[in-house]
Amino acid sequence: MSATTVTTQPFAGQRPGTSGLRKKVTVFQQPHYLENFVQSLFDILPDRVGQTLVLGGDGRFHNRVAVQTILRMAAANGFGRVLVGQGGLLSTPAASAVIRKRAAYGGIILSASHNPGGPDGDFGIKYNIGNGGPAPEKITEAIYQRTTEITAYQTTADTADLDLDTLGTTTLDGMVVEVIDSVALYADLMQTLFDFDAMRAWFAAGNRMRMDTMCAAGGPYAKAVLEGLLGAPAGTVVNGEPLEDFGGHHPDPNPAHATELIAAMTGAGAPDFGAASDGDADRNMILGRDFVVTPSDSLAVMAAHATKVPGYAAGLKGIARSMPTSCAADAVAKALGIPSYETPTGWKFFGNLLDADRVTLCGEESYGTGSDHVREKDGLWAVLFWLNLLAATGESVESLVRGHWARFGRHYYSRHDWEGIPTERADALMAALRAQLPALAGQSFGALTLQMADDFSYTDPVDGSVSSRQGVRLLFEGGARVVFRLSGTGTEGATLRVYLERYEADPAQHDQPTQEALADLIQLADRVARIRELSGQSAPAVIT
Ligand code: G16
Repeated sequence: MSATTVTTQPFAGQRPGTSGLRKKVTVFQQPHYLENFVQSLFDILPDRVGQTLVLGGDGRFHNRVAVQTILRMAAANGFGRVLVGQGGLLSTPAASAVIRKRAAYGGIILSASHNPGGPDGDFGIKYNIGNGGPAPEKITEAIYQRTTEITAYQTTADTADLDLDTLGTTTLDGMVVEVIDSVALYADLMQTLFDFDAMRAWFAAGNRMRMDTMCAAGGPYAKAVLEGLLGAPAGTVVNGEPLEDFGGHHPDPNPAHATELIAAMTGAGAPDFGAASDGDADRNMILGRDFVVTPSDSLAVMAAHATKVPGYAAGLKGIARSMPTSCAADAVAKALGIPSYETPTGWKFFGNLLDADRVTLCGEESYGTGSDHVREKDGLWAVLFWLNLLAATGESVESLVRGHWARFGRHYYSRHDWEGIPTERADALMAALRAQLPALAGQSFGALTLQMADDFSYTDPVDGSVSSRQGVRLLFEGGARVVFRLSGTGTEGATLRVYLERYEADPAQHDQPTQEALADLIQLADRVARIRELSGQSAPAVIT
């Protein structure tokens, strides 16, 4: 062993956000910046010696450098083995699957998810615990506290890079480094959940699909499963080569950033099924021909039809959604007679419910859907779920969703993102909103009567932990809602997210353009929160 101690000083601002620590690449490139965070993590894991860690990332710029740094630090900190994805690549759901299958102690995932990459883009790091899921707040907070007092970190004296591209096992200062196939274990897991024969037959019958993996981590997984195991024609997966800068794209599958896919899914010659995944392949977007499915509806449709998919044929235990996600899934849970849970934004809040077997499916409005097969949201899994439904029912994406609305009613839904607001202005806007809450309840705004106004607080039903100030909610009679919160994943200024929802039971009213159906709520949100005035912006940058 030739560990060496390097003295360092704390960096301000290393508190993880909604999903790990995300900063500009240039911030992470500062000497000791990554090392401080990693050592702080290791310091709060006192029983780490001899343990197995999983390591990989979404392949963005700085991924390989960071993997080498972390390998040396893991060796110097006494880990017994690190399982690293080939080339340093592991999608977030695949990392979760590997942690679980190989019974690892935990894992480090290098990703800034849907944020842009490249030398001027973003980088990120997060820690997942032994259940395969994101570390809960008590751990991320402990890491942060440690970053504020750190004085030294451990690394190896030898700074030579390891070969990450050849599968197999080597040692580094007594620690075993196992370079694993990034895709194989995940692809095996998918085959235990879905009807691969039915999906193969769907492609063989001439149905066509376009899967856009946005030059990010999802490419190799989608190619192996769709074009490999399922026999989809070559070219079904587009933008399938992971690139360090995602080809200059913003790998965020939503109507603002997946414009190429939406254009390809428009018109008579379009494929039958369209989908996209994000930077680290945990998000998904679902489309039919001339038809875009909202993530909230996607979760609800999946839940309603789950028993048609082999892995869920026994039925669902419960459904969880993040608070700003529409209530469409609650209606399904009610019809199925199973519990539904409303958690704060952040996949980490689903972990306890999944571990306690209280829920089977989870979803978020931010294009995240997943199940108890891993402890992360899973982009390709969601796409295969839909594909399995198309194959099992013979229906189209649009007819499945319209049938759902006819049965359960339609939850019109949209999110407006006001990006790049100076942090002080955004904080002042939220403070002003919170200050108004006591006076708002019971007020009427045109046809809308406010039933309740609060700042969402969540008590975890499993461990009793409380997470407060999770978003301001305006709840109206009839089920309409407006929710305001600040994003916890951005790296520049603040992003105000305004979530808008209105329930419509009458099928004759299910064809309105979404922004028109929500127009009175959009106006009300601006009036109550004085968004234009206090943000200094004239319009939202992204509308989903
Ligand atoms: C992360 C979290 C999600 C959350 C999303 C947006 O996703 O895992 O639970 O919904 O961020 O969070 P915010 O509204 O705070 O920006 P990802 O895909 O970025 O890891």
